[in-house]
Amino acid sequence: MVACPTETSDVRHDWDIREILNLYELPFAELMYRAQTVHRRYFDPNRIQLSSLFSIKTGGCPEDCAYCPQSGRYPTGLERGELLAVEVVVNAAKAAKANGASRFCMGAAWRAPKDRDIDRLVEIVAAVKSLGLETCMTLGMLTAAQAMRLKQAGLDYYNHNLDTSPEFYPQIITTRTYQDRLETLRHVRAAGIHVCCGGIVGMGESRTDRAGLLQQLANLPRHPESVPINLLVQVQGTPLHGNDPLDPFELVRTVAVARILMPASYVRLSAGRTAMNDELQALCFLAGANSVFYGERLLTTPNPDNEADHRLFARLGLRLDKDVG
Ligand code: SAM
Ligand code: DTB
Ligand code: SF4
Repeated sequence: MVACPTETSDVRHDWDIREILNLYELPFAELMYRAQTVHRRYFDPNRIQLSSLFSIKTGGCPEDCAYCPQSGRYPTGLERGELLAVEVVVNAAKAAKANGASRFCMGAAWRAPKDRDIDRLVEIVAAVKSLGLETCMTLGMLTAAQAMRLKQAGLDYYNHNLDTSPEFYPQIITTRTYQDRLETLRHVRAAGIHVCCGGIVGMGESRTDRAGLLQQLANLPRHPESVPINLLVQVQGTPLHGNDPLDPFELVRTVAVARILMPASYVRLSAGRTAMNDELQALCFLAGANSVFYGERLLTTPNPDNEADHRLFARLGLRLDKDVG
């Protein structure tokens, strides 16, 4: 794959699985040094970007994603909701902005939006954007035409994760294929929307699967602008509840390898931060994570409270990406 003319030689799209595993197998200090070196070439390491999440349509999803509390197939006790009214979403966006978020990410528990939902989604995007926030949506699979309509409404980012390696994927989701996901990513790119795409660690996958996920992301024709690395939030009632927890250093290594493979992308330390102490989060920032989901809720599960996050950022001397100077 030929790199874009504006990209430097750090930005590659031809990663071999062995090269990626070799990075994972480096001594910890060596891996961190390499990740930090790359991070500093592309970003100010003392800045962090904050995205807030909001569920605009909760629960009752027909898909069988084994990690997900919103699948209607598992007894998680979550009540099913309808797509929220524009004004309810706008009020949540205003609150997120007042708390310091720069991007508002709206999630829906759908396999895919219906065409009849798109009119309201278009209204929501336009209204949130007019508040001066970056807009992001994650709605499941999109057709090319749906992606174009959302772009025209002003959608800046679309989140659609590959979740894991192609090999491990069938153990996690059977109701849509890896190819379906790649096709949605193509539609999003073709519409000119920025791509937010990453995955989940701690689902019982092997290191080779983690490397395989990063290989898929890094070898896309263009790297996703944002790469969320989620640590599985274990929710009672889901098939993955009760899995052995991941070695925390393996999470840090995954962040570091993502940083090296996709040097110009934002790497987001995503779900799972309530299970991490400040020291582990700091290691992830040292490894090249430069974004988090911010706000007291992810979609349906808790996230650290705003005060705790601001205390952590202050202790680490991290400043917000949107504040100039
Ligand atoms: N329904 C849409 C879809 O799946 O594309 C959008 C929302 S879905 C909740 C977005 C992403 O959240 C999933 O792809 C998955 O990576 C992540 N996610 C869901 N439940 C999670 C959990 N329990 N722990 C970590 N990440 C999770
Ligand atoms: C992503 O990669 N992680 C976010 C967002 N994209 C949509 C979702 C995490 C969800 C965690 C479980 C929940 O709160 O329902
Ligand atoms: Fe549905 Fe998305 Fe959850 Fe899968 S991850 S069950 S598609 S809400």
